[in-house]
Amino acid sequence: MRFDVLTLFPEMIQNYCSQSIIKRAIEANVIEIKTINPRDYTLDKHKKVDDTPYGGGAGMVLMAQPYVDAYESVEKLANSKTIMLTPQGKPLTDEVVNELSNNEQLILLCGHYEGFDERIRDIIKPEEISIGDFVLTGGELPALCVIDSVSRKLEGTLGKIESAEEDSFANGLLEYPHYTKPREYRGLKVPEVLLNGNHAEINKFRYEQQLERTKIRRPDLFEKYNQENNVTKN
Ligand code: 21W
Repeated sequence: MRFDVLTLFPEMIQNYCSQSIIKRAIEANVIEIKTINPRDYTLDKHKKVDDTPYGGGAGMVLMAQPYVDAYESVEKLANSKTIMLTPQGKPLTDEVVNELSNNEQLILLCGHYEGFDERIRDIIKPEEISIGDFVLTGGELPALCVIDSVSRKLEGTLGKIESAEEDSFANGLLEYPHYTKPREYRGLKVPEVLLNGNHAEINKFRYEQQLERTKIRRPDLFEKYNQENNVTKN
């Protein structure tokens, strides 16, 4: 999959993607990440990318021309989707991530501090995605959330051990608690059941822990899980 990211701060994207699992996915040719800076498409000598809003008000607005020209410079592959990261977008969920992972190219449009001139939307007609109901300073972290969450769904990004199907959200429940050595730390013992090698019992313990945690921490997910698995409510 190819990611083309339009951003005024390409280093934010490049830096994150030069580490750990995403770095490995790039080296393995599972993904390719390109950044395009709208500032390189400005036509004036000051390389101006934003201006004050018509009608007045606080903040600056990203100008249409540098963004649209930068967008049109991107080579469009077959099976490509364009996404604008905005607080008004559709919330990013595991389901949305799965759908996005079926594309061959995602073109990601980031703003920073400010809003987009509405004509960028009128011309490009992107889908809009948000990562939640809180306010950030820009679309770069949300774009990285899309890159990261989509990349780990692709064949060849994760090893067998870190397989994506086993994750929390893949089955709709939160994770069970994990323990590693030592068997006792500051008086806190690893649950006995994990030490006896009885895998039927271990699986039962872990599943019960998942149910309990989800019920307490995320009643919304618990409700959905019970509905989808036809469990009668108690
Ligand atoms: C924050 C952009 C506030 C716009 C006129 C001029 C992308 C985000 C973002 C940001 C405003 C996402 C304005 C969750 C987020 C993002 C930056 C409001 C200000 N109006 N998901 N300037 N939260 N945030 N407009 O913040 O770009 S996805």
